[in-house]
Amino acid sequence: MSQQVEEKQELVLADLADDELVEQVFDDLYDGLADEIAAATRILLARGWEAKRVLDEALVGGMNIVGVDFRDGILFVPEVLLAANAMKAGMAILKPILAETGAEPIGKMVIGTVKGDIHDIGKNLVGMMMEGAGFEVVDLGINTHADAYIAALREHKPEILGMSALLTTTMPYMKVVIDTLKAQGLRDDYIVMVGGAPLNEEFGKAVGADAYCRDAATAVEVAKRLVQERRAARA
Ligand code: B1M
Repeated sequence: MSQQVEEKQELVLADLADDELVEQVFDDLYDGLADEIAAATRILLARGWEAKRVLDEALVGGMNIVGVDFRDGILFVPEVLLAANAMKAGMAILKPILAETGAEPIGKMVIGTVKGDIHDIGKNLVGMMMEGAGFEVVDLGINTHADAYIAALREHKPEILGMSALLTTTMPYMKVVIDTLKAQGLRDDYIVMVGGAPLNEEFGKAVGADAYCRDAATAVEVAKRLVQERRAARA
């Protein structure tokens, strides 16, 4: 986008009162407008909003609406990927400020698509929605071997391990990872969440996961709840 167009657009957004601008962020996130989200993020910061407030009230608020409509079949994958991309544009501006001010992420997740599987759209969506909800996400990518998951868990010390599989031939590998965690005495150190189109609740239980998540919005809800429960139990 040219400087001129950006200035014109920021000028219009800048004319809005705070509450109107937040409503506009909700609409622009919904429509996947990354440049507008970046512009609105900058405006709110320039008005003295704390980065955490911009994140919670504007960006996460907007992504919650997207998440609900995705879950309810009103929005579909392309729209959600665009929304997530727009969210990322705002997050990119906030991230360094949040790091400076030391705002704690609400939790951390290591996620990857399992060995033998290269599908990553759903996993990426989960990662983006989790980031949108305030989690720190370490994405191991596709075709992830048990050893790579475990090395990442040891390095990043997250609360959550997330695994994705889209093939009936690769989903059993989740059990291999969980069994490897058990064998190394690490299973109880992590919340294990699994997802992917061919999985279901029963499969999640059978492989020994803590939760099966049918979609990205569910993953966020479940992650928040399980992290809270775990912290409460350990307090
Ligand atoms: Co493939 N593919 N594919 N594919 N592909 C499927 C999965 C398939 C169902 C298509 C079909 O035949 N109808 C079929 C699997 C059949 C089966 O196993 N029963 C299949 C096949 C067979 C294959 C190949 C073997 C084809 C071939 O080469 N002969 C091959 C496999 C390669 C491999 O992995 N080794 C293959 C390849 C590919 C592409 C590369 C072309 C491409 C992937 C591109 C990419 O991911 N970058 C692709 C695609 C796009 C699909 C379909 C069409 C769409 C998958 C998708 O992205 N869905 C798919 C058919 C379908 O599902 N309709 C298909 C959208 C995505 C948002 O949903 O991933 O389910 P999903 O994620 C959701 C939830 O499941 C959940 O949240 C997400 C968001 O709401 N979730 C999690 C997912 N992971 C989670 C992790 C969590 C929590 C929730 O952790 C906490």
